[in-house]
Parts: sequence; C-alpha cells; structure tokens
Amino acid sequence: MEQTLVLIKPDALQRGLSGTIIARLESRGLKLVALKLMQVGSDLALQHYGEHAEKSFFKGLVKFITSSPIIAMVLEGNEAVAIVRSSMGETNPKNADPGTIRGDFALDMGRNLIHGSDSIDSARKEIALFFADTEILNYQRGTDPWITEL
Ligand code: IDP
Ligand code: MG
Repeated sequence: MEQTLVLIKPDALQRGLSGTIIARLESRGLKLVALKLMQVGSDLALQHYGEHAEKSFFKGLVKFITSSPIIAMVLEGNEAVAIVRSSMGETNPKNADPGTIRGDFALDMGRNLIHGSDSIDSARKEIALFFADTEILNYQRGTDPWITEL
C-alpha cells in the first residue's frame, strides 16, 4: 500500500491546528503508520528541502522549519501521495480551494501549515529521512474494508 510523508509545520503546532490537520487526513481514511513530535535540525532541513537550495526563499524556509517543533507522520492508503496533496491544497494558500487545509486555515506561502510528499519517489526518500524502518508499523484496522475496496 502506498505511503507518504506529512509534516505538520511549526506554524500549525504554534496555532493549535495539529489535531485538526490530523483529523482531516485520518477521517479521509488514511492510516497513520508512524508519528512523532520532533525538532528539525539544520542538517535534516537542508536534506529535506535540498531541491529548493537555489531558490530565494530557501534560507527563510530552513529558518522556519527549524524554528519550533513539528509533527512528522507517515500515512498509508491507496494513492496516499495524491490524496494528501489534494487535501493540503495548493502551495500558495491564496490559490488553495476552500475545503483544503491550506485553503481553510492559511494565508501566506511561507506559513502554509503542512508538507506532503509530491511523488512516490520523493515519499520513499523523505520517509527514510525522518523515520527508521522500525518506527513504521504494519497493522490492520477493522474499518479497512469499509474504506478501501480490496
Ligand atoms: P509544497 O509544500 O506545496 O510541496 P514546494 O514548492 O515544494 O511546495 O515548496 C516547499 C515549501 O517552500 C512550501 O510549502 C512553502 O512553505 C515554501 N515556499 C515555496 N515557494 C515559496 C515562495 O515563493 N515564498 C516563500 N515560501 C515558499
Ligand atoms: Mg514540495
């Protein structure tokens, strides 16, 4: 089953929105298979956001993600990568549809609350950056057949 990395960014924790964000993804049917509260250090931030190293906003992005704790989690489900991206909404909250997390709770590109992997390949790499294999659990929920047609 497909897995994706989600980060609840510092702004979301500071604003008390982590429970709301987890609830939205969990109630969509995605299964939580790993979760931790953590402080991102600069090494991890540079690795995670390395693709943006040349961008003008990179320095601010690294400063922001290391500024206060985050919640990292792995979510599992059919097409989990695309499902999370659609629940997140567009990167710029101005363009994010109402009903999405960014569209309902964010205003600013640099304070857009949530990260979700953008492809299966980046999900695999990002999950390995944030979690050891032993931290990712494999379990069944009684509701699984009511969420996914097997
Ligand atoms: P994504 O989070 O929707 O995948 P990316 O393009 O991967 O968006 O950018 C990573 C993060 O960098 C964004 O979530 C946002 O916080 C920040 N970011 C992207 N573009 C800008 C910008 O133009 N100004 C400020 N921050 C930006
Ligand atoms: Mg991205």
